[in-house]
Amino acid sequence: MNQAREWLQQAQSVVALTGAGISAESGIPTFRGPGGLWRNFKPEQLATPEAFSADPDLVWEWYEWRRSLIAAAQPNPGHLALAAFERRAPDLVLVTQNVDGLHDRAGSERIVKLHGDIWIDRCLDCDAEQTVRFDDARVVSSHYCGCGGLLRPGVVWFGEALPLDAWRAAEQAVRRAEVVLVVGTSSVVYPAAGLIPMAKSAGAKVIEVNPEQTALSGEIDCCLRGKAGEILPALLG
Ligand code: BJW
Repeated sequence: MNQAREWLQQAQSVVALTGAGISAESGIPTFRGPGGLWRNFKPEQLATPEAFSADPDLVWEWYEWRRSLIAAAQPNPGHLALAAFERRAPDLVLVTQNVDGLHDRAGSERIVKLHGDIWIDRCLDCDAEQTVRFDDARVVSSHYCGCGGLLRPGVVWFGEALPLDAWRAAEQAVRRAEVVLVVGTSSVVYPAAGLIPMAKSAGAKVIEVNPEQTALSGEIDCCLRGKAGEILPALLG
């Protein structure tokens, strides 16, 4: 912990790469951990364009369930510690795979969202986007656009490209970062997980905060085993 604190204190540029684990202590289930199944479906069976075209009602039901969980959740000390660190260290870029918006609600501002935003609906026909207010989540909105087209959640599913501007911003931030803090991700989903070897080859120190070993723990300079909501306040405070 002391070594990692020192790296962070001395760094001019830091990237935090977050995944579902940072929201676990807010009560949002991770994808691959306990509670990752919904009605016996794995996320890989639902988070695909094929699943949506086969049964849009089923996929929408999953997203509405998740929206209602997120709407009732609050940012936890892990989200808050990153937001406070950003206020003190303006050269922090927060790259998140999460779509839940809890980093925004914690007060982080420089957020790069790799996998989109669960609070946005996008029309399959005219591409128009609309934001769903999280306090309206219980009001089951229509899943049709004004143009008559079917709406889908504004997130990135398996087999879909990440938003190009977000991916470029993440790559650029990682290439110039002196320290990359990887929090609450299993590091199995690409291209996001590829940011870790990219950081290593650009010379950054990489710190992992996770109660479990992950797919890329072998590439990490410092593994802090524990919950983000406990470790981040101690590490960044
Ligand atoms: C805690 C904790 C606590 C618990 N504190 N920690 C290279 C190799 C192999 C495959 C591929 C590859 N490149 C691409 C692929 C294919 C695919 C992929 O990666 N597949 C692998 C799974 C095999 N990738 C894609 O398809 C991507 N697209 C793509 O590559 O496009 C190419 C293309 C180019 C041009 C044109 C067209 C296409 C897209 C990936 C999209 C991922 N989408 C999802 C759903 C988002 C929407 C939604 O939320 O519904 O993103 S899937 C899901 O996984 C979600 C997450 O962001 C993502 C990562 O999961 P994450 O965050 O790591 O969560 P978990 O659950 O896995 O891990 C939680 C961790 O937290 C665990 O480690 C716990 O221990 C820990 N933890 N409590 C700290 N308190």
